Amino acid sequence: MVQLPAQPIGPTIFALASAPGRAGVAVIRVSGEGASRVLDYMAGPRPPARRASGRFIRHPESGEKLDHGVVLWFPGPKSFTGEDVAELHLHGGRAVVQAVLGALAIMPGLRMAEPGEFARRAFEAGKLDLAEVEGLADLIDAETEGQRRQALAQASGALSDLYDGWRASLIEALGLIEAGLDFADEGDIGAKTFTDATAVIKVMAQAVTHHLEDGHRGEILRDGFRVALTGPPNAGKSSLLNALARRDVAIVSDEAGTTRDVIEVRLDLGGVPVIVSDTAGFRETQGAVEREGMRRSQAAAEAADLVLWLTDASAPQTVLPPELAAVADRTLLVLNKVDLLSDGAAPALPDDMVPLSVKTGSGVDDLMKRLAVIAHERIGHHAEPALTQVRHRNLVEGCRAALQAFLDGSPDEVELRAEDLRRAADALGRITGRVDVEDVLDHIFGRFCIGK
Ligand SMILES: Nc1nc2c(ncn2[C@@H]2O[C@H](COP(=O)(O)OP(=O)(O)O)[C@@H](O)[C@H]2O)c(=O)[nH]1
Ligand SMILES: [Mg+2]
Repeated sequence: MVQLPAQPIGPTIFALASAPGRAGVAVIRVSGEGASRVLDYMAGPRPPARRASGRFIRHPESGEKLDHGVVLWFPGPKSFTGEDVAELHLHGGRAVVQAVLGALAIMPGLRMAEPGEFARRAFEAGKLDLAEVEGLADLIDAETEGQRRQALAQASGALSDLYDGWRASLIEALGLIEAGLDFADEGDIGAKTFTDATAVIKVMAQAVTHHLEDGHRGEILRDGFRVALTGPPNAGKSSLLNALARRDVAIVSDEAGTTRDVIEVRLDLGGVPVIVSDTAGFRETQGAVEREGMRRSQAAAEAADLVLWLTDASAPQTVLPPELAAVADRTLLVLNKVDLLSDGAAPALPDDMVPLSVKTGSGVDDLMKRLAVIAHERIGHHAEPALTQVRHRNLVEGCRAALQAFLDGSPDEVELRAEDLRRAADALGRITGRVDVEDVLDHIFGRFCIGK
């Protein structure tokens, strides 16, 4: 039996960093002062820094071999969390992982990590700012190419650089104004510095407005481009959803009013996540449940970035019901069941209507392409990083409002104008976490899984 060190050590956390379950390789991460002891007692001799080394992983007390794996040693501060970090790369069997986690738990001063605790330590050590942490969480959640690119850019500091740049200019302008205050007796100098600061703020206010008026492209890419399938009952909405999903997700029936709940499928259209929702058909009805279904359809259409109005070619209804009046400008008309039309019998229809037959499959690919084009147009391809979430949008709005207050306010009340600039800088600082953000931390880090 090995005698484990008795002296207390700083709080050290450990967790499985790879996905739980059977796998080729599993990675356990340890962060904190106790990481070196883990290597010394369980995988000694401690390997050179940042060099993968093969070792037996042993029980710290009995010395029993638990696995043979690869271990890594990242002495702080050059590590993900800024603390001493050890990584144990094991065979990814459940019993192996359990045995090693169990052994770590008996090491003094070690405990299982909470969700997001590694990332939180990285944030607290100044390794990542808050926008980068959020980018990292998005990168882990990314399901399409577009999402991956956007999240990687954010995790690498693209948004932070933008906001920090603005914040630095604000602080500079604030400095100018405050310097002007000191020369209050010499009126000319004060007025000159105020004019200089105003010029800077004007340009920045324009850039901030441009950033906000981006058509929500970053948020749509992060959360998915929403498409609502609407139309009269029996037009084939549920059939089309199944065709798009390439599996049976919705009940198809020739009994009108079958679909009541909103059913969603996620598609990857050229790197853009597209969420298509099937809804209840619009028609006159007495049924309370069906009316509720139609209310949900209307809500889904209003929340959608694009609405498809699907109608049956043998009895086309090309006039939208009043419930959809508000979304008419983002509605695409789709004519289904063209297989039922005999040659030459096509009714006169709007030019931009997309014809298809879910039954024969003709036109379905064209519709997919059309959706991809529309979604890509909305998101576009831009060099500048985009806002990706409401938290950022609200703070950037707050910054803009403060800049506007500065520009609208009286230049004679210099202290108040300085306060406007301070508020604008604070709003930006809260995005990256440079300014106190204690209130949002639990929420942001709680999004991670354990081990990140
Ligand atoms: N002939 C023909 N029938 C279709 C087509 N698409 C759907 N249907 C049929 O139309 C009926 C209603 O379909 P469903 O998807 O439940 O319509 P929903 O009420 O709009 O969801 C079902 O019997 C489907 O098999 C099509 O392209 N051609
Ligand atoms: Mg249906």
